[in-house]
Amino acid sequence: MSARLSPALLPKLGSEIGRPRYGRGALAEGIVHLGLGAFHRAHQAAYLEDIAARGDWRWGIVGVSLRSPTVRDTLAPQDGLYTLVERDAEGERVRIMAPLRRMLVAPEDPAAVVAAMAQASVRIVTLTVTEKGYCLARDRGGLDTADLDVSADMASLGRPRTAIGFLVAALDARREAGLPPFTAVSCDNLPENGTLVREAVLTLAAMHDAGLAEWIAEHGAFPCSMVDRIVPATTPEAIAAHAAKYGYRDEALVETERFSQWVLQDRFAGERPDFAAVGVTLADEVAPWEETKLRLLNGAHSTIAYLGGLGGIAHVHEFVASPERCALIDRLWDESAATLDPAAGIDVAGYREALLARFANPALRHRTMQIAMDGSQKLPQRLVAPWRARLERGLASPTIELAIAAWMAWQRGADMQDRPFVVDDPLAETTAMAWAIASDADNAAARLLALPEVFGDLAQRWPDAGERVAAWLRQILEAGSLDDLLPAALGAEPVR
Ligand code: CS2
Repeated sequence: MSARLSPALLPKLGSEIGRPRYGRGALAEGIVHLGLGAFHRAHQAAYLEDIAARGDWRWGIVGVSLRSPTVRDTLAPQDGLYTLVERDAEGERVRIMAPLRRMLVAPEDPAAVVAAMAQASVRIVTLTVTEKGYCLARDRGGLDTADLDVSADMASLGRPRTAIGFLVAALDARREAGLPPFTAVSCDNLPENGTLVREAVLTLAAMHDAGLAEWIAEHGAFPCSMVDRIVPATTPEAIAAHAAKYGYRDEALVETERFSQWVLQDRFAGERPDFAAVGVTLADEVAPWEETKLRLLNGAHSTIAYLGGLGGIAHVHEFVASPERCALIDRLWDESAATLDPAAGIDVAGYREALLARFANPALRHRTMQIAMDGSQKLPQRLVAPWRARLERGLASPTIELAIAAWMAWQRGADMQDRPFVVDDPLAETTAMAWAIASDADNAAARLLALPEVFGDLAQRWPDAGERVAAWLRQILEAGSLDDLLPAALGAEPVR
């Protein structure tokens, strides 16, 4: 049994392992981060580690878990230290990360979280709370006031429950204390993520205090950001393999690819680190980057997750190991890419090529099941938006429609071999009900397409679209394997 990672172990680690190049005690608490999952630790935290290594020690992180104590409980015995492994077919880089100064679990002590966010030293609050963590009513816009946690935060912010509730309570505390607001940066895969957070914060603030809402509107900042790094959930096998290879055990290990990208709108309420110096792209407009990433990378990811998952393919790199399946993804990209603004000047062909190589990275072992999670929250910006854009222009979208049908088939909770699985999605009960009462596949497709949270009014506006999706759904349900389906999927008239 090898020793567990801890500050005392640092000097004993092998020389191939990078370690912090600054005195950890010197790091001030400059950022509070909500959502302490693997993505944050592989992405923003890595940029801030580099900032500290450059000698700017103002940006230590207070990491907050909004729900479960698990991450805190694994990091605390390691004093917040964890290993980041960046790996692709060519090699790997292993380093110990130390930007986390403190870890908090919101439900245990919400006041401590608000107090941390209200410190004068904190200038930025970042968020990775996943799409559903913003509690937005995606079909109607704004906060989902039917959500129980949102209702609780609407009634009182004494013990906030939602990310938006914490932002408002802490901004209120800062205003009371005569401090400037922090800049809130959403780092989740939502289009115009900063705008969405700003609107939600202003709505909740106005319910409590119109003056607070005005103050936030005037002085606050909510830049949009596009974040990109593939970070699979860490498995017990990966922790064991790391211990065997490097001679120490890290329960908070994070493994990722070498690629990392962060495009950030340069709109801050106060001081910020020199992000550009560590590879962040500061831009006036992030929307074209967001749209390209959501529709190409994430759109393909969701397609691979549902089609692959239904076909018994466990990992993304296994899906793209077949030229036919890659050809299918290429068709999807032809359809989605045509909806992107060419004036944005992004090299879409190069981007697509790089994506395929990233998907093929055998070291990642990114599970289709992980990506399939929360599809009802992901589909709108990944697949429905380009589909709608094409429908509006009268363009056919056979591959996007196949992907939508695959999401529908997924909601049955059984794959092409009829092996059952659990549908992990906030809308799972509703979609299961749709299948339970549907008379047949066509009827199920119609019921699912009528869900406004996912599809808006698409079914009413384009009734034919429903028939085409239903036809794919029937084919998926009849197919015994993905290979059965591919000829039809690739045989559809190619579109540009
Ligand atoms: C994935 C993303 O799980 C998912 O839905 O599509 O987490 C994806 O890996 C990241 O957005 C990559 O930047």
